[in-house]
Amino acid sequence: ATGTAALAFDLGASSGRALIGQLLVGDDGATKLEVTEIHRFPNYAIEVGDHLHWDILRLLREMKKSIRLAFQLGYAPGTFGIDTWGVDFGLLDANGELIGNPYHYRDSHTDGLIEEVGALVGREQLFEQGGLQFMPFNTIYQLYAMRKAASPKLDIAKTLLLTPDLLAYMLTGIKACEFTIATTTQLYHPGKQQWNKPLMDRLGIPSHLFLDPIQPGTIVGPLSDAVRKELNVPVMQAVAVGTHDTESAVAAVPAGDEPFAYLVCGTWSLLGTELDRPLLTPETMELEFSNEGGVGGTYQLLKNIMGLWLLQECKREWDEAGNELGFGELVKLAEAAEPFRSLVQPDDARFFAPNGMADRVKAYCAETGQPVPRTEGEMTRCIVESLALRYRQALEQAERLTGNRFGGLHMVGGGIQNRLLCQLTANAISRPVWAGPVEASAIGNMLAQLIASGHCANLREARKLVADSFPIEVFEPNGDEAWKVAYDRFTALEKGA
Ligand code: LFR
Repeated sequence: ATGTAALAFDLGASSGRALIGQLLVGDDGATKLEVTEIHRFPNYAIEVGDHLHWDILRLLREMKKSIRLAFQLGYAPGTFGIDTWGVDFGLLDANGELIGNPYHYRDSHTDGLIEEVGALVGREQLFEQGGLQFMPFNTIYQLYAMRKAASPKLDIAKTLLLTPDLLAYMLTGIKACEFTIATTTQLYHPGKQQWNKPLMDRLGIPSHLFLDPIQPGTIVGPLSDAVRKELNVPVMQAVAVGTHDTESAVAAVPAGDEPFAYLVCGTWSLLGTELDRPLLTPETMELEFSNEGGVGGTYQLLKNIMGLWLLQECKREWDEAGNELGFGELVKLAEAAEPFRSLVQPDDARFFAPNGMADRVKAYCAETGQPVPRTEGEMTRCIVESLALRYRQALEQAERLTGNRFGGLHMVGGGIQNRLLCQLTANAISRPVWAGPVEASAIGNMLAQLIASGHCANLREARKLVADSFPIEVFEPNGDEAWKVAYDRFTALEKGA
């Protein structure tokens, strides 16, 4: 062992994880990255009054517990990094204290604001200046909702920190703004490479809240003395990694120098391809793709697809009703269910909010003249097949936008543990799926730490390390004809508002 260890916090919408990465030299002399999960904790939205919030202090507590645990287990990480979902933030007052609980991106206070802000600023201008797909949760709409509600929080706020930056601040006392997460706000101008102050002024969003972004791979600074004493641990440096989980995951796609397509599979599915600059064309806007800042100076042209959220929500309802089936069991039931019985457009806006998901899927099927899923197996089959077809559509759109042709699709993230999803995706796209690694976000997070500490030269070398360290499972396509028929049915379904 070289003794190099890095601690990665990877926080998703349904769980948080702490993982240790260690660089080890194998018998063959090759350096490998070995990853060990040391702590996992649930994450969920909490309803308070009319709003949906994150339990940010509990997340901090679990992270502190993880740091203590890392040392108790005998690891000696010199650095740590935090990646989380995008767009959400906390506001700090003049004394550096957090003002209120951060909102959850599924809070309904942004309902209707895509249209309202679009009418005010112009959709084309917004896209050209923000580069993002119009998603109701983008930070721009959240801040505009607070402005409309005359939120006093906005008036007393001095600094805005996006979730990973906020958690890093709580551990170090250092305020920073990392680039990849900054580009999820729609308030960052990717063409000009700076915050879009004129747009903020126009919408009544205070522009003094925003710090200048720093690139992933930058050292932020040490754990605060207070935290170090509380946990009784040695000095550890916080590194600004690709703090947006999607970008960390993309950094861990084991691709080479050729253009490639990927699908990051978690609560959301992000399908896209890597570019060296944003593609801010009207066609990109029409096809609803985002340009998100990535690790290593890249831009990621990707589409947000509603993803396994639909299934997670159904499962949560079934669990709460006392019918507890694991994802493994659900997949088995789905495998036994009739193929292509009913299909949904997973990105229909009605599937965005929590609660009552199974009923909404049923209503969609009934409204579109399809049989209604009756069992857990039929419901799971319907969701997984629909996602696979949606992936084909997005993959072909990415090809249209870039002029590239992709020989297959890299799939990474927790969702690939659903092997049916991988196989059906290969079938739908009629190309191989290369699945792995599962813990892509955490691994990408570690890679940026290794770059910061000088153990990895750049993104290219980091990806080589991933390819050398983690097995990739190949899913070959089969059943072409039926999938083509199903695809025509799928594309005929009208996409909701
Ligand atoms: C995935 C993700 C997506 C982002 C969504 C909401 O975890 O980060 O990239 O659009 O969550 O923040």
